[in-house]
Amino acid sequence: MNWLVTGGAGFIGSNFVFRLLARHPEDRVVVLDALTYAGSLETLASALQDPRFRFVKGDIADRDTVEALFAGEDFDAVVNFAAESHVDRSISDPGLFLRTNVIGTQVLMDACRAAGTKRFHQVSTDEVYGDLPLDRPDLLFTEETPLHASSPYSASKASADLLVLAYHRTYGFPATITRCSNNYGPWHFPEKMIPLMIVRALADRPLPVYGRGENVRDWLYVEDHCAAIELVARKGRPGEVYNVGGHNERTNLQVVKTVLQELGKPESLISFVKDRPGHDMRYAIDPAKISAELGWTPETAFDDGIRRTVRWYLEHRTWWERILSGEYAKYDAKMYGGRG
Ligand code: NAD
Ligand code: TDX
Repeated sequence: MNWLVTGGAGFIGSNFVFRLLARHPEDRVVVLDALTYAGSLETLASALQDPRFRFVKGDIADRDTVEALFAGEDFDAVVNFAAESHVDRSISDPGLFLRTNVIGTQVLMDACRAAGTKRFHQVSTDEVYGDLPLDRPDLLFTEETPLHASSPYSASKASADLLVLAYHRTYGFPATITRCSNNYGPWHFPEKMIPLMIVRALADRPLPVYGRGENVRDWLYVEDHCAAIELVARKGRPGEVYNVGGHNERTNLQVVKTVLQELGKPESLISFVKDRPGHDMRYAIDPAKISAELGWTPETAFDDGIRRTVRWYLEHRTWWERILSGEYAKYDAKMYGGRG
């Protein structure tokens, strides 16, 4: 198969590229990525050595760039990871999120329609469902849960999902969607909670926990998410949404304490700071549909996954130290300067 993976220089996209190249010697992978602050060619260094891999720098919302790429390639499947992905950044700059996450998705789908591409897969998120209350552990997000986005980020992802489903209904466009819970693992940009806490704890800096740390996230190891995406992109039914998650709910405080334990650092590093505006309380996924229909189940238990993740950050200091010393330093100072 000839795959186009957009956003393949970011966290989940790069893990997906490595999976395809390692498991399918007959497949070819093209990455289209704008290399925003969140994407890096350093992440793709091993893939760049592979003759079955091609990297193209470009913006998914730029119609000329996307059309030129499609004119020279014949893709069997397009998997769209490219997005602005950080909730906190969407609160200060929503416009960029609409451009990339909504218009970018439309531009890609138009190119696929014109080329007759057989499969478009949209990588979406459980955040489109809004949040669940803490006192109703029996409630989980199913594919039928109404969309109820809270942040400009999740509203942009929900908008893209609606557009994908509308293209399927209106044009018979062969698209699938996965909505996954929070991922963690290698190559995760250190603005997101788990890697942020790891790299700060290593430097004995305060760990900024929003509010009281009671918010619950449903964590899934990134490789399990990539396995689900590949399965749905190859075998999922067009027009269908599949929720992806591993029944692994933890409060933020529990996760931060686990990270500190793994690193042998004291809990006195924890610093409770001002809450995120509109902060979603709890996410929890019901993955019954993808399990029953496609046989997907997660393989990595949280304790094992977090241990592997912490080890990965210890062994890849150059990767994240370069990020911390670059453009990201300004964001970190602005975001956390007065908060911990
Ligand atoms: P990321 O921020 O690490 O990576 C995003 C990548 O997209 C980067 O390489 C960036 O350079 C690229 N990009 C951004 N704007 C672009 C544009 N206009 N054109 C081309 N490339 C562009 O994000 P991630 O965490 O890997 O998330 C990937 C996808 O998965 C996103 O769509 C996100 O909504 C979704 N998702 C993420 C999680 C999670 O926990 N991280 C969970 C569920 C779903
Ligand atoms: O400094 C922090 N302190 C803190 O307490 C940060 C960055 C986060 N948090 C909290 C907020 C959330 O409750 O930790 C939790 C996780 O935060 P993020 O890592 O920012 O993730 P979240 O907002 O849950 O969104 C993530 O999961 C769904 C991804 O970033 C999205 O791209 C994905 O769609």
